[in-house]
Amino acid sequence: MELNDSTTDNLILKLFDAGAVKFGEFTLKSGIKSPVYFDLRVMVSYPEIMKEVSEVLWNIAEKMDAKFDSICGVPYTALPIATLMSVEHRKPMLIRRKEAKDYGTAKMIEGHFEKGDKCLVVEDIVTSGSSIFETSESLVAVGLKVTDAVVLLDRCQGGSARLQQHGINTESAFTIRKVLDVLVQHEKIKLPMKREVEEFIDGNQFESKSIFTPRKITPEVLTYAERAKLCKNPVARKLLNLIEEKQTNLAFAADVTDAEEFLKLADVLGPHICIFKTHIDILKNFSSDVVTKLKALAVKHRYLIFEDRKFADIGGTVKHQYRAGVHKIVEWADIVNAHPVPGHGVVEGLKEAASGKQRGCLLIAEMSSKGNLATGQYTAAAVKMAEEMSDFVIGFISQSAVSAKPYMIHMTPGVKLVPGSGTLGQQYVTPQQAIVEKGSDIIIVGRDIYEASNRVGAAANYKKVGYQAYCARMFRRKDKD
Ligand code: S5P
Repeated sequence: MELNDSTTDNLILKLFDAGAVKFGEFTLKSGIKSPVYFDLRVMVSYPEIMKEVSEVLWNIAEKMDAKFDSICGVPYTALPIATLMSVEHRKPMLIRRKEAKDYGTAKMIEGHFEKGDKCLVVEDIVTSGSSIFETSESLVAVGLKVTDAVVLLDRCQGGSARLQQHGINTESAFTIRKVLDVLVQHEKIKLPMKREVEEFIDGNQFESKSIFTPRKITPEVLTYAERAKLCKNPVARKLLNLIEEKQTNLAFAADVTDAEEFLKLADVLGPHICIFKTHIDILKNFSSDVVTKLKALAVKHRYLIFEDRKFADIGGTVKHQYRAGVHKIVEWADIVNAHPVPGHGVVEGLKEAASGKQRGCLLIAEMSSKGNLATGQYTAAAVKMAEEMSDFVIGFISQSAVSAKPYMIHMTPGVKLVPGSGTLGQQYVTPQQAIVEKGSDIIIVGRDIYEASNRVGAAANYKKVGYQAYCARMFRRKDKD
């Protein structure tokens, strides 16, 4: 939706003269080298330009016939623009925090609104669409509706189309192609430069089918230790801290049936793991002595014990299953897990049984096995349930980062160095796929370690590869320039 030509041309020239458009060789945040760079932040030094931009964007919103109750600028560049639009047209504004200091309690959205209100998102540039999407996600998370966004400049790299797929109609004042035309016409740049930028745009398109994951909002850029500070549950805190201290995000799945072998593994693998995951009911020679020894080894090597019991009954039953019977799981396992299928009661029952102890629970939001039913709405419902009970639920068994809350820990089973299928429907991804691509936090590895000829060597390698994947994720830049 371009404005009339002389207004647009003038504005482009003013922005160019203000140094908001630069040509040369620039490394974008994504690491990609670009022949052009827009720095619209300089606008704050030119009140007339700011005023004009805010008017232009307001007019676009009117032309779009976008009905909205409030305006929210994507932090930071668009904040003053949204402010001017708000003040000039008496439309309330909302502020989305960029960094919430304490995600447990802090509000991500400041300002008054009613659930169901529509909010217009304002942004300076759309490249991949991820910034507008992130802001929209935060607004939607508190009950607002976002269907429209206005931006000054569209870099023509596919961002608007991606946003459209997520139900956000994005209109811009002008495109990068228009900027090039105007600058050539006014002899600010030469034709070869225009061609170079056009080639860059054509060669750097964001795939329209790619899915934004909400996870990009925060945990990806927070360390395990930083996230530990945001946890209400002491087990989650302890786990995130020890991962960082021991530099391992490896959970070992101790799926062996002999107690002696089980304890030997708990000792020799200890230095390499953050979690020793058990299926205590598969031990053919279980005795309470086994768990006493296991607890001592967990203290010696500083890891947590996770009994992978997958509770899935009504609250009253799981309470007994957790604390009674032969295994008395609540006495020794720091972490247990549950299927959300029975509803909140399953978590409430477990929580009651754990009362007075430092314990945490994971919900099974996704599974690794072929044809499993934990997908789509079921996964979304698991996330909602977990977030509502986050004093006791510390995270998920999942194949990806299903929650954007940084205090939620994601553990992924079905991990091998070589991806593919295992026996009886098990499916495998690599540590890199789990941690970097899917945004998970902990890899769970079983047979690739206990079936290895050198089990300690295999665990040490998974420790290294898993932690390197986390480091790679930390240093990966977001794709907005
Ligand atoms: O979806 C799941 C959930 C779990 S907890 N898929 C899984 O494989 N698991 C568990 O992870 C499974 O019970 C086993 O203990 C471990 C995977 O073992 P591996 O030998 O295939 O690495």
